[in-house]
Amino acid sequence: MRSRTVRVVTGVAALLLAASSASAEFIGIEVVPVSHPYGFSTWRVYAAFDAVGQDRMVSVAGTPSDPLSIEVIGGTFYQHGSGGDTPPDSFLFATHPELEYDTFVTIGKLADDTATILVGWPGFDSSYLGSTNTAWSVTPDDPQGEPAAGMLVLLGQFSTADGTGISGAFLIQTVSDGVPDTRDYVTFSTESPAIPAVSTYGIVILAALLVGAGVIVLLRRSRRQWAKSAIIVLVASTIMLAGAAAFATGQAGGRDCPADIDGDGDVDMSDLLAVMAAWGSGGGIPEDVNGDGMVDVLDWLDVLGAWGTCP
Ligand SMILES: [Ca+2]
Ligand SMILES: [Ca+2]
Ligand SMILES: [Ca+2]
Repeated sequence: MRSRTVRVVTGVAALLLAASSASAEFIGIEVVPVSHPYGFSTWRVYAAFDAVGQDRMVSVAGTPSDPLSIEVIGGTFYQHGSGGDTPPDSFLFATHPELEYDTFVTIGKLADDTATILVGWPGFDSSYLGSTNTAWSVTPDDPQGEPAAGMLVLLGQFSTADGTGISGAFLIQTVSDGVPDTRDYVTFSTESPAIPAVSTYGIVILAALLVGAGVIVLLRRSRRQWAKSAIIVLVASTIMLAGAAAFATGQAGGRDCPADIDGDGDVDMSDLLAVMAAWGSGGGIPEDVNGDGMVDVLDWLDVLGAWGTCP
């Protein structure tokens, strides 16, 4: 798994800033305003890629370290009464033309989405969609995940009758440049420049800097305080190291192919459904793929990331 933080600033003019430009991979989020005559505002949020056949969308997720949040700036979501949280049925457009601009999430479809799976789904609040334990996904063999026109994959459509824009942040899991299970945390906004996403490592470094600054201040005050500040530094360092060790252990995984939950030699829909069925359970079962003591979105992403035949 590769992990990067991509910072994307979007504007009303559908400006796209690519975070990186390696040969073929997920390069950023593009937000496109949509014109229609129905008296509310609509934006489509896309993942942008750069090469056919090498790249595809798998999941949009919120995890404890990379939370999902999508919100209306200064207002509420427009939700059509005949729509849902995934794209509408196109046969209703003739009688409900404004339904085409409903608010929903998807992987790759404006209507008639038959493949996007919601897991741990919190539902839309009036002005907010957020969670640290959810995802919407397609399996890595589903055509809906393939970049379409303009090398884009639609991730959602968001409308508002009373707000001025949308902003958000989430984890994106892709096959990028042929590399499965590539994960990027992205932020976007239709208005002011996006606040850069702060990674876990960034928080640790910031904490270390703050502790260091505290030590300097104390040293300047008196020598007696020095011992106390040394203890603070020691305790803080120990906690950080223990956290890092626990994280590394959790990532390691003991079995050859832990995502093959049913042990039939490949990672496929049956393994994915097993995670869904055991959602919220504790550890000690095969569905806790990463062995962190909880069946949650991280296990879901690990199954999607290991899709295919076991090595
Ligand atoms: Ca809706
Ligand atoms: Ca299996
Ligand atoms: Ca787990």
